[in-house]
Amino acid sequence: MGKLGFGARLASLFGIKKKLDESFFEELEDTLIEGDFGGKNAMEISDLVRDEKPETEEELTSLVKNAISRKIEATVLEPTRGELNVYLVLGVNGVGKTTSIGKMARYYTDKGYKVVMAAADTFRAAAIEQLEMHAERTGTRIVHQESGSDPGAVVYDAITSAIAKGDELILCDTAGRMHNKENLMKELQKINKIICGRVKPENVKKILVLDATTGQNAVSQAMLFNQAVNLDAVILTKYDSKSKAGALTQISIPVAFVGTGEHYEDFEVFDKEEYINTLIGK
Ligand SMILES: Nc1nc2c(ncn2[C@@H]2O[C@H](COP(=O)(O)OP(=O)(O)O)[C@@H](O)[C@H]2O)c(=O)[nH]1
Ligand SMILES: [Mg+2]
Repeated sequence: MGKLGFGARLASLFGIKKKLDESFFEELEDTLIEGDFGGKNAMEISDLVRDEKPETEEELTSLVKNAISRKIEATVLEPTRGELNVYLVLGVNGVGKTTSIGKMARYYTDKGYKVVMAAADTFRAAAIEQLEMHAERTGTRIVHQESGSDPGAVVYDAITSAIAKGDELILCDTAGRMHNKENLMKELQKINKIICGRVKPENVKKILVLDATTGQNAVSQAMLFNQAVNLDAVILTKYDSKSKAGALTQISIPVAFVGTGEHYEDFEVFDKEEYINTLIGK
């Protein structure tokens, strides 16, 4: 994409080429593809511009904005009060699952929910310690076992304990890595089954964490995890850095939160309008 971000490039595209000729559409498609909107979306948006024939930069921008808007959905994750809810947090290694659990613990505790964390990433010892640190800092109870133990057993324990203590929300950390992808997906399906056997299905949310800087990779991650467990929502992390967040338009899973930094307060309910404005650079 060179030095210009997507929005700036879109704007300059219209400034340079006032005529909507073939080279304009070629560059528009390139700009969209490099912004991680994907080939299909790029073609669709380009065709729309071709049909609508915008006459100013503003018209072009608003056409593209509306097209993007139709491809992204926002959702609000609100646990049912007085009942047990489980948020199963999924995603590949390093995307920000554990950090997002710390942030959600703070967010939902502030809203008055009784929250508990479940350390079901038992693959690495450090993962449990990291979650314990977030539990301590946010004043959240945590259920864990030794590293290497069965993540399903940790989740089972967490549910039993949450029921006993009257907790309303279990934030469940999971491993992003296993010996292979198939093992990981089987493991997650098993955990999901354990949860759904004991908690009202409508109170169980499977949340995928995606790193906004990974671009096209995020699309394949969403497909993989969605096939395994039927995702309910996405958390988009690292949106603070020069992200290539156009990939969201290729993922048909609603977005709940964005992470904008490493601190607990760097966490916001997803605002579609604001997201698109940032993307377009307006
Ligand atoms: N800048 C930024 N960094 C983040 C964000 N979320 C997580 N991180 C960082 O990303 C790294 C990996 O996060 P972690 O929660 O351990 O990922 P996990 O492997 O998915 O559990 C850590 O250094 C976090 O501080 C975010 O929204 N913005
Ligand atoms: Mg982790």
